[in-house]
Amino acid sequence: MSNIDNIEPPLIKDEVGSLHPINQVKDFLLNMLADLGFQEVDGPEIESEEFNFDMLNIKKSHPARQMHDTFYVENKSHVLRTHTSPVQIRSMLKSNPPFAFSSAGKVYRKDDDATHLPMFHQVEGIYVDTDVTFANLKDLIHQILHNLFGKDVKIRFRPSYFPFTEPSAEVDILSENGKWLEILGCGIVNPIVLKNCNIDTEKYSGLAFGLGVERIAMLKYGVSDIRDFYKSNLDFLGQFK
Ligand code: 2NL
Repeated sequence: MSNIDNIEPPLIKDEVGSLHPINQVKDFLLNMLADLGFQEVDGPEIESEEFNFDMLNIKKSHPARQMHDTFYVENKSHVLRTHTSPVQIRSMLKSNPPFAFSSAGKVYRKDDDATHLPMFHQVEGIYVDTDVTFANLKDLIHQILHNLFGKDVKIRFRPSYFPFTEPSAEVDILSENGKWLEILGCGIVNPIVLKNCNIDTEKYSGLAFGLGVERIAMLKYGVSDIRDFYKSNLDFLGQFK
């Protein structure tokens, strides 16, 4: 017998990495929306004020446009996008209805505490067709929330306001401890926004919604401090394999 039979390779701890929990939740949402017929679209993170605000009916006087809420770059004509809606504006300008687009990615706002970060991830959807109604929106939101939290989840629509939808609603789910938690915002696309995208508002209407990925991940995994997702602590991140 030769000595070589006794040689063993050194032990290597073969830990396998995994997707970051925020990307896991983002991909789950995008796959679900793809199954519902939404086509994923992409766009720049540095946006003109025109696409980030004006096209979405966000007026010059709107508080979100102020220097202390938005990161301005390149001599104030451009911003770090504050939502993924400008991606959908760009896609709508290049398409004719009917269409359904989803967009997802990093967005930036001047926020920083246990539940808000200066960078977070958003997933949005928009669907434009003949005769799209609030009933279609309610049905779609129910489908999305059933996929996320199970068929028994209790859902509540609350009237709200966004410049780019009219009417607008925020949607809450009932948590185990009996509290209503805000989970997403949605509405019927404001005809002003459709007109900005050269869409005939006599013929077409649309629905849209947006949700914060970190917020969904915090609820799904019971994480109370959003900053934990971005500390690169492998003991924390390893829990989500
Ligand atoms: C929220 C609310 C929302 C939209 C996003 C949208 C996009 C276009 C036109 C109209 Cl291009 N609407 N998106 C609509 C309602 C709510 O997000 O709280 N997100 C975290």
